[in-house]
Amino acid sequence: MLNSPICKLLNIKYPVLQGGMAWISDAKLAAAVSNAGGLGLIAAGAAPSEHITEQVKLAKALTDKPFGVNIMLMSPHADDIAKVVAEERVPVVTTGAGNPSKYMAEWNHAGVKVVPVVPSVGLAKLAARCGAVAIIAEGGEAGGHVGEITTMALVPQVCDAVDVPVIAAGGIGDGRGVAAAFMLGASGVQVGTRFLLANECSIHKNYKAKVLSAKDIDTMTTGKRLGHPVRQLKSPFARNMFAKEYDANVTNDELEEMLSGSLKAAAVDGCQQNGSFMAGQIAGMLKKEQSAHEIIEDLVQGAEQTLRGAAAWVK
Ligand code: TUI
Repeated sequence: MLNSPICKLLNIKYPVLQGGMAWISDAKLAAAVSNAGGLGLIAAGAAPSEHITEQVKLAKALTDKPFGVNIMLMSPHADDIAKVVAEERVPVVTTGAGNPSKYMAEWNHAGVKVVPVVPSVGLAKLAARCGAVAIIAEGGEAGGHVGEITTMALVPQVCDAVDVPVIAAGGIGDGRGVAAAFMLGASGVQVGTRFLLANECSIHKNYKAKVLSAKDIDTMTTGKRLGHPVRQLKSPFARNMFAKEYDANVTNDELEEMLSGSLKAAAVDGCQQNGSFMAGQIAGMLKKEQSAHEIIEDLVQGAEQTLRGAAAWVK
């Protein structure tokens, strides 16, 4: 059975975390992943804290297993949500899109385990110094807000730089990816894009159809000019955004205006014209919808098979 220090640390059966995807990762998906032996995450995105309180209570009703909340630190509600997770004693918090250090003392005091998502060695070291129990090193193959460095290059460098366990993210879609992450020194994985096709994931059917028909080269990054590049599936919205970014007559405010509401337009309305269908580069390998349980079992069994077979390379 695939097991690592992450399992004991986070009190889970398998070292598999579900990505906190804004407008997508809700209590229903998180509870399904936690019930299947992984760690499910509720993504706060840009939602107000009242919504997160509701979702946390719902997750507690749907599972007796540990789960987490992902806080997108660029959210105007991040301060309030930071308080909610401490008050609700949410077992695990992951953070993204910023530096979580100002919240770490409060969370550590409340017994909340903090696992920041980072795109670089510098931020990994900072987070570990501030009391992170583990670090998620996310490569640029991931969907959503991404850094520059690939998972292959980032994970071993983060492993060398910190003393806490490292969880690999970005570009991991099946058991081979999980096994590769372990070979790079990680002791767990975070998987986002594959859970878009979980039966318990409530995104619009157009979103699922776009993921199912995606090829390897069907993602692109937009938003570099704004300082927060986002990987998403190619679409009229993504191409339009990209063209406007390189148009000197378009202001940053106009770009931000285009962005606002684009995730909701994809996840809730399935709108090709205005929707940002965030997904990672492994979208091209996803061919079917499955339950969260089946996805977790496939990731874990695939990794076990690959890791067992790996010994055959050494003569
Ligand atoms: O956060 C993510 N992925 C996300 S957040 C998101 S919502 C969004 N929508 C539009 C624009 C921007 C965000 C969609 N996907 N992944 C984790 C991640 N964190 N990737 C990169 C980072 C990151 C970047 C800079 C973490 C820290 C950081 O620090 C900068 C600083 O403030 O020091």
